[in-house]
Amino acid sequence: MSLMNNLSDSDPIIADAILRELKRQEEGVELIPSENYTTKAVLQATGSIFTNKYSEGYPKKRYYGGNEIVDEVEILAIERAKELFGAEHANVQPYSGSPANQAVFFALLNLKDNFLGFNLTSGGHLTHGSHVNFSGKNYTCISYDVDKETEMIDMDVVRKLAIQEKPKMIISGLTAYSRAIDFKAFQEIAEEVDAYHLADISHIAGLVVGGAHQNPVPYADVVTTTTHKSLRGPRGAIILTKLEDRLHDLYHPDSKKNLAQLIDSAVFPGLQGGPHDNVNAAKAVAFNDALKPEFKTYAHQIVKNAKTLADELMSHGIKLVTNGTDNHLILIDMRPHGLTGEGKLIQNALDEAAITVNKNTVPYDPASPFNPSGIRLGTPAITSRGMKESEMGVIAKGLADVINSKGDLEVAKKVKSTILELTKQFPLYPGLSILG
Ligand code: DSN
Repeated sequence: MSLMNNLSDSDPIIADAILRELKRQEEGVELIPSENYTTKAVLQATGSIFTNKYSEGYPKKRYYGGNEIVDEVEILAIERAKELFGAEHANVQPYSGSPANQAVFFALLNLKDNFLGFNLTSGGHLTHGSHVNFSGKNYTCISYDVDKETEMIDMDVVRKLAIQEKPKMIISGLTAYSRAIDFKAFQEIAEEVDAYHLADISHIAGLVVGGAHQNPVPYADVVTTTTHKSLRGPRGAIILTKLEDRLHDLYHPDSKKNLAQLIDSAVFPGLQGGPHDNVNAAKAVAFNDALKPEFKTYAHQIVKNAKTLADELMSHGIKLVTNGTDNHLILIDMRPHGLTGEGKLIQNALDEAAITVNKNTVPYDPASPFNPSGIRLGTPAITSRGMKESEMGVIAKGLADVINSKGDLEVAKKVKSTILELTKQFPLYPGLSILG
């Protein structure tokens, strides 16, 4: 068998799975807020021959030969990331968001040290201190929640908790919170209590660089982000830092490293081996795209679409957590619809309607995370596909019909025909040759 065989010849089963997945992505409306359709250019770089190379170390300080061109690519990715976010330092090697956050813990905290994190059930991430995750198992997490009435973060409560608990690090950031985050206020609290501030902007990075959300980089000590969500790059992550370790004398008096060096050595050799050079090339491509003026339009359109979708849903009587959104994300609370603990049922019914969402806990959900009472939606993918405010009505009606029918599959079938009509008008990857 020739090394150069196409996928369809060498593995027709996987080739067929890719074609069927492409059809699913083309036909459906993708509303999972952490998903997106990346560009053809990003797909090409991710699938490129850079996957063949090993390059432990950092540019100009590698452990293997043959890295002249890899160095050029990684330096370009670093410089573009710095320009895009206005950062003093960028590490582009983290394999994904969880390893990026893990590297920050490894660099700044000792085992069992305490930190403040946003509770998963209020809209934080697993790596912000969940008891089943490394962050909750190896370190002492004190969680903050949203307010029971407003369902929003109350910065006075965060400040009081920080003063009381004296954490070594405070994490800001979200995976299921539909409101703007005041990173400047988090930084002020962190400085008041001598804590590091880690801002995890994985969900909103595209909005941040497009000017549709406050940028934490001027404030936070460390910022992590995945590159594949609203930022629309390949699966991966980066870490942005200040150079200076503001708390050096307090927490690292014996270290000669600045903050950027602490983070770099936590990523490699602390946690990772060779970077994924194909993915880093694709990150550079995505950052280049995000530096273009069109990206700002896209970022603002994501928010306009989310606000319109939220309004349309509420006009059909659907209850939203916080009654709206400031970002790309909407969380439906199905408890008032008699659907407590029925997130899975509605997610499955929406799958039948070719609308992809994920079940999610809502704040103070009495039901379990596996059968929660919420549905999480987001608009990055449909915005990348070219949909605007005028398309949100059809999508909202489809969602509302399925929810109001309590997941009736006959209703879902009818909704599917309107969704297929809609998606036909927004072709995905026209002309892409995915099998070589
Ligand atoms: N899985 C991502 C999300 O859906 O928000 C976070 O890691």
